[in-house]
Amino acid sequence: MDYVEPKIARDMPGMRLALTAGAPGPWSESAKGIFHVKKIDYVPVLQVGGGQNEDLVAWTGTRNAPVAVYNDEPPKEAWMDILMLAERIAPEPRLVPDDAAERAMMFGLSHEICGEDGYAWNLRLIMFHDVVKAGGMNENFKTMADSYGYTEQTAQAAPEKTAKIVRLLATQLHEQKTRNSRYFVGSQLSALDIYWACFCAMIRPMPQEKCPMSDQLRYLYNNRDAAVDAAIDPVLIDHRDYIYETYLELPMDF
Ligand SMILES: N[C@@H](CCC(=O)N[C@@H](CS)C(=O)NCC(=O)O)C(=O)O
Repeated sequence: MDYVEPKIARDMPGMRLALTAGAPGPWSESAKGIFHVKKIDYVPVLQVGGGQNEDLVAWTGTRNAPVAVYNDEPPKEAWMDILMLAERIAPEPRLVPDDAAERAMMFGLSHEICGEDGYAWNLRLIMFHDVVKAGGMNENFKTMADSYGYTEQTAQAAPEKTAKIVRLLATQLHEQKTRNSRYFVGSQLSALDIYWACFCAMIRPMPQEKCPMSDQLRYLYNNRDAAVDAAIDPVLIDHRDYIYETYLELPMDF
């Protein structure tokens, strides 16, 4: 991926998308996936994981990624705002269901995956805890641990919270199978399928040829917690593969 520096990108027109470089950050990957499915062209902008990212902050007010900036509109950094922006500028294919009950289910489950104190938030606490135990806390990790609510207590509660959400997602996919649907809600692709495909990397990254990453990063992403492991159902991994192979870009490029 050829990243443009924020200082340069801020004066460009169109869609600019700040992304964490060098890691399959799931919020960043899912924003890329949504833009890919909707064929929204964008300029990828460099965000350094855990870095101060002064120029990005000066431009967008946000230090982390993703941040989407469309022309001279206010920057969007929350996963739901990025999705709604994409839905507005490229309505087809729609990734937010038209049916109200499906839409409520889609946003509810997406929040469990992407939202504060959800699946990925808690997996990240487990990861920080492992880094602390291994004596690997450096400045960038500390910036992130401080940004995302890490304490000994939150880390201890994290595996059970994560496992409950993983089980909920697997149950939903099994129920959809009984309705002959390949998707999390209704009978069509929604943003939720993309979120899951991308966020699944935090327990089971795609194999190296599809998701090239360093051994250290792969170790950190691959789940090592027994309670979470026990909740992982093959239906979740199959769904990840189906969505990547049918709709997203492989090999991943970050
Ligand atoms: N703003 C996003 C979440 C963004 C987020 O958590 N980004 C993390 C992904 S791991 C990040 O940028 N980490 C690297 C950093 O903090 O520098 C949302 O809640 O929708």
